[in-house]
Amino acid sequence: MDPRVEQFMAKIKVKNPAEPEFHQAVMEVSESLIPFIEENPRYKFAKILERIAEPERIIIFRVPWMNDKGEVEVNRGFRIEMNSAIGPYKGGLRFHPTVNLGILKFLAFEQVFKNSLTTLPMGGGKGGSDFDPKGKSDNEVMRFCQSFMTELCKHIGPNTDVPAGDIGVGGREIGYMFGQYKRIRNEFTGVLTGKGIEWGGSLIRPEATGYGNVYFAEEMLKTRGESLKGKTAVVSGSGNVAQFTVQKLNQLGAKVLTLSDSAGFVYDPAGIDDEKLAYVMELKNIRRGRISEYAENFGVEYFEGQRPWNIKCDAAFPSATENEVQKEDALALIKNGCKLVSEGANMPSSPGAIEVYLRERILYGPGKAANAGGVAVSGLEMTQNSMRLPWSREEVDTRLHTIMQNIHQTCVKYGTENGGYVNYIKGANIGGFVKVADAMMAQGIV
Ligand code: NDP
Ligand code: 2IT
Repeated sequence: MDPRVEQFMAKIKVKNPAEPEFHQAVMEVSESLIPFIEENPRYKFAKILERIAEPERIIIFRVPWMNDKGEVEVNRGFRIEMNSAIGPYKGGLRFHPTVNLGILKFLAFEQVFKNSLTTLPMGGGKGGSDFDPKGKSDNEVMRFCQSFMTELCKHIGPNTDVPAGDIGVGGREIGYMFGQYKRIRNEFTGVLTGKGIEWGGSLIRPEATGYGNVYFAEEMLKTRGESLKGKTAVVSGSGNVAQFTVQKLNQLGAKVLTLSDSAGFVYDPAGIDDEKLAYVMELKNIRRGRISEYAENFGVEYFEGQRPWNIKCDAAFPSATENEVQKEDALALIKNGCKLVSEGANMPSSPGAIEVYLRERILYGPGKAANAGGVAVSGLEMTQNSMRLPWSREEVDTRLHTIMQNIHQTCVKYGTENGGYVNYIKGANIGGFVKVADAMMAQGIV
């Protein structure tokens, strides 16, 4: 390892103990940035990298609520306000039992670079709770969301910090939180994105992360004179991002072979077509059931406790969670002929997996570039809220498509190596960094 990276990371680890995901995210970025900063010493003198890795503010709070049995439950709420150099803090809320400070700090850190890549004026933030929505009634979810927002509403606002969804937070949760914010603050305002279409939401926001990821993959393939048409794809997860990844892949003529959840994956060699996808959407978004039911319903194989990376494919779209692709999974993908990995999830590939992709020179779109379409359309939702004027589906989709093409261009600009291979991870890290760093320099030592 570069000794300068090693030195920097030693300090990060001392200052942020027991936060392995945060260390992983900072390390991956500093491997690209430290050599770049050496060539641009003004950033070094201003300690931009040290400042960017230190959250501007962290809010941690108690979230008490009552379950349907009349028992009191206590969860922990967080909001990491990471960086506001180029706009209000912006980023999702995650409700999942694994949520802790380190995971949210990694997500907030990634968000700073991602939001900068979109070209829209958004800083970086992330939040959430260790609340587990699985198995909870709508009323329990509502009471939890109301309690969570009763504290969070003191710290956010349309020009301060604008949360949205992430794992475990979709339209239902955003609705309950928006209602509580409005009630306490007596303001109808664009304080959350991912809102319902009748009350300030943007068309295409639900689709945006998945669609954006597929647009990004198509751009990567174009650099090799190829397209998604006729290609086979494996997708992990079966939530918001996975569902709309499948929809766009189908529209572009690819065949999707798998979907998963935390219990296992289904393999459908005939392809998950639009009709089967409609079943998945009803299963996951309304009945809130398990993906194993897909296998029973359509008579295909279900692999309990496994991830789909051993299935032969041309392209892989990890869309569930962090570190879901390990080195041996990456090796299996490559062995089976996979030529593209485009990340719908945040940091789904372990450092060992990334090493394999880069060594094998495959097309590798890292999450902060490939999944930026979600937050980009959140930014467009903020614009529409400010104008008090909604755009059509076509208008938003066209803007999303253009933003993904521009992000791809930025990665090519900063990531093309001698010999022509595009290292998208380097491109995304440097491309996302420059605007934030220049804004921080201009604003003084704050
Ligand atoms: P959802 O809650 O809608 O879906 C999450 C999916 O991933 C579910 O199928 C879930 O299975 C699975 N999953 C979650 N945690 C784990 C785990 N620890 N192990 C295995 N499977 C898991 O979330 P999203 O689709 O919104 O988010 C998916 C990923 O995309 C996350 O990494 C998120 O940060 C990222 N992302 C989301 C954006 C958005 O706009 N929503 C934007 C950019 C990135 P189960 O139901 O069994 O838990
Ligand atoms: O990781 C992400 O980019 C998101 N969960 C979406 C954030 C947002 O503000 O729309």
